[in-house]
Amino acid sequence: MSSTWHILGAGSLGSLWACRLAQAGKAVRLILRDPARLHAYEAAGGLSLVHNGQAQRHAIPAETADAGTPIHRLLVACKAYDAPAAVAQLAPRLARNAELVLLQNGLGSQDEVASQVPHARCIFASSTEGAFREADWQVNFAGHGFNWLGDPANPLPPDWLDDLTDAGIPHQWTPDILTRLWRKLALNCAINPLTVLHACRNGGLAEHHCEVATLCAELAELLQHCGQPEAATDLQVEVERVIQATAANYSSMYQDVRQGRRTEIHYLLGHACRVAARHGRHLAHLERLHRRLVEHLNARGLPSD
Ligand code: NAD
Ligand code: KPL
Repeated sequence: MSSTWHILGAGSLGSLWACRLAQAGKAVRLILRDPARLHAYEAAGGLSLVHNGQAQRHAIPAETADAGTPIHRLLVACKAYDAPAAVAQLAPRLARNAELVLLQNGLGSQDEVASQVPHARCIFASSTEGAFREADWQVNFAGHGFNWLGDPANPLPPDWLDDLTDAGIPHQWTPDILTRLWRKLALNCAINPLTVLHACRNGGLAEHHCEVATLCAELAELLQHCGQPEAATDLQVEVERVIQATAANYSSMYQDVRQGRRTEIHYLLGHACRVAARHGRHLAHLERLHRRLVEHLNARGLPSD
């Protein structure tokens, strides 16, 4: 089986993974959106990874989705709302027993992707690494964070985890990946929408302690009812800790809204509200938060799905 890492989406996280794998001598190919993007990438001469103020360029080969070669291993690094359609385009190229690694934050998109490619193995990831783009084809990496990987349908690890070790990508295989993803989703639901609505840094939420506590109680109730009691443990304590530890930062959702970019609300707060409804739970504060956020996004001309 080919050991090439195909990387779908050369944005922040996709570029970060691509550069580290290439630096470790692994075979990597980028899959770009269209011929115009491919042309622009080739003109730039590769991807640059900036770490500790030092930039290093990697001339990683790239192609578009309609290149003919089969794909055995695919890292899906698009936003949650783009991932299902992007993967559907590649479905005809997926080899039998192909493996996909899904880097999307939140929940819901993983199942949407898996339904596009029923014969492939879908490995879910939860990443706390932070990367951002200052310019096209250039990614900045702060150098900390972690990646949890797991497959809810199969506890056996894949045989390529050594590639990640060689590339210095911090990771651990876990059979409880859904618990990790739910826990992160709950943290994101308790913090990110409020930073948008109160227009504040994460630390500003210290002034909205009661609102945060009420949301944490409802999120914990939801986690208990949807079979994720472990993800509910001491949720509020952790939310308060994250608020303090990241007090000076703007949340990712705040930054998206500020820059007029579409948010992943549908796979975060939207997912929490949909699952609550499915379980017949009426979670008044979460639902109200969702409505307020949707109104806020719509008022700015941003999609709310
Ligand atoms: P991004 O917007 O920087 O990158 C996504 C890339 O996918 C873009 O370059 C876009 O053009 C590309 N893309 C979309 N559709 C495509 C298609 N059909 N074909 C080819 N390319 C396509 O996003 P990101 O910040 O890297 O985030 C990716 C996912 O990782 C998100 O779910 C995000 O929440 C999660 N995440 C990001 C970070 C981070 O620090 N950036 C950290 C943790 C988790
Ligand atoms: O993950 C985050 C984000 O900004 O998306 C934090 C703020 C740390 C938790 O919600």
